[in-house]
Amino acid sequence: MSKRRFLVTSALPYSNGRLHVGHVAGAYLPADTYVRYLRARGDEVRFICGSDDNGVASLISARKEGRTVEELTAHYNARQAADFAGLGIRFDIYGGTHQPKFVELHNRISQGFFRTAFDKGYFVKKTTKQLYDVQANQFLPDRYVKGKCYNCGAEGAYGDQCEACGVSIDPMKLIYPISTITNTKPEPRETTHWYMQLPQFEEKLRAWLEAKRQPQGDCPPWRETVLNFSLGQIKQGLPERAMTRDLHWGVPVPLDDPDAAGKVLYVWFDAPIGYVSFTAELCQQVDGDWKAYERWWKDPDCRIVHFIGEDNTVFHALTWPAMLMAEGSYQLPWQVVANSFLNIKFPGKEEEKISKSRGTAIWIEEYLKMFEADPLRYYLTAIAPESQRTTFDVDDFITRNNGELVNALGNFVNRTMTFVQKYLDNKVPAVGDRQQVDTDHLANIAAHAERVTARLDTLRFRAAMEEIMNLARASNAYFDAKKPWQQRKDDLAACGTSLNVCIQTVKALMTLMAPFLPFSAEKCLKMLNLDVTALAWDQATVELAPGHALGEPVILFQKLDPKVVFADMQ
Ligand code: B3M
Ligand code: ZN
Repeated sequence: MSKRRFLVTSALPYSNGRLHVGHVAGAYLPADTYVRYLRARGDEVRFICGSDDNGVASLISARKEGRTVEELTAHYNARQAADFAGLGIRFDIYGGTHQPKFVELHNRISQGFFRTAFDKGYFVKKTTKQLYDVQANQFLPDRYVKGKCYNCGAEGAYGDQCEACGVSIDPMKLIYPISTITNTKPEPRETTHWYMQLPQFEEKLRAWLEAKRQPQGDCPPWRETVLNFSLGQIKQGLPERAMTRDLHWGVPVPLDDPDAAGKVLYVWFDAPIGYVSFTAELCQQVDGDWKAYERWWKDPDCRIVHFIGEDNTVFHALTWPAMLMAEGSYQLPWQVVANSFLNIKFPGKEEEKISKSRGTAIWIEEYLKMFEADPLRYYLTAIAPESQRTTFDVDDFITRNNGELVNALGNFVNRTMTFVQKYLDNKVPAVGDRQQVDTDHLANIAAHAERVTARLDTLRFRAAMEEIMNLARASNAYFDAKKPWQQRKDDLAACGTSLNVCIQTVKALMTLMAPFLPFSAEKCLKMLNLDVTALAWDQATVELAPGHALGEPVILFQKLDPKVVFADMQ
């Protein structure tokens, strides 16, 4: 396998709240799984994330929580970083666009980016009417205003985006706009902003996206959901977009123009540049040279992969690539992987949308106080909303934990390891005289491993995990068919042959599960008395030598008691 280079990003969460299972299933868990897979495969990877601190979302929450926006974003930045760490979502750097350690470099790179695109003539200065809150004495960009969506008719569409239909919103066109600061009806007033000429990029974007329908080299076709939505938007025509705002919180507009005073870049302009500035900070830490970020962002040899929630599609598949085209020295994303949302279903209740205000969420912080990370990683992959909205059903979470993780995967590993410890000296038994049933099972492992690989390469995490569980079930069937408990009494050598195959199976399962269930794979490593190099992907079917001493067996997964879980999760 040749070594490739990847820069993988997960959408930068707004640092104005805690993370719940829906966030994790969307942009974070699949990215972490993918990164772990690539690394096991031998590829060189940088995995980048951090908080999106600028913009109106943080200002609104700070006001609500009665603290400064600096305090608020620092608090949630740290909270989110801890949640990710607890789940084993292991970024190489967790930045923050307005965190003290990052803000200087972030502003410098964002301003440089804006200037380059500006100097090339992609921005037009315009004075237009914008919504103004007379009582609060300020303009109302983005989420400061709400109203009825002019595209789909949904109530409560924000001034930047309608969450119901996904389109980006021109606040002046909202039906019945209302200020979210004072709940009053805003009035239009004149202000000056810089508009990016998105229509100029329509043709280039269309051709680039159309080409993504086909595989290109090792790049799998993009998900239909991403392509159809983005190409649909181009068909309707991309609007020119104001990339500056009347706010004091954000990246100052880098223009020597009195009209730019007191204005900042639009948060959706600086946020994706956060991916770049955090990479630069990482390069500063690792290579002692922040400019080494160019090796990841400007060298076409590196593949850039963005994992996002579906509501961010317009910004990652259209606006951001247009920004990159306008700036001119960057390469375009190799993949934009979008996932849909999760609904939630608590026992005895109707299925509903995850909502902070209605309290219908499972918070990562709360989950981790009670349970281990891997069962959640497993369930969120098993129900991954890769092509449509799916449901986190608390009953189903328990059923699948107990029926699949415990009874299939955990049971096979456990029965193998305890048997060898008890009856076979806790060493890998001799290969012995393998029969058809044994070689068939080993061939079956190789076939499953190939399918897992093919699915991971095409970003089908859910299907890849299913193959691993199929292998676990086939392995239990093999164990049952061989009846080693009987063989032990009749023919100890034959029993050793069976358990040798079982140990090789545990090793393969360990390597395959590692990107999905890293904590459990770690336990398997210890049980097999191996170091991390054994997790190399191409080692999955390389057999352990007879006589290799094994470690202490431990239980991989715990049965969950519905009563306890239900009490804790509501
Ligand atoms: N802050 C995430 C969101 O919409 C948004 C992503 C930015 S990625 C550059 O929740
Ligand atoms: Zn809408």
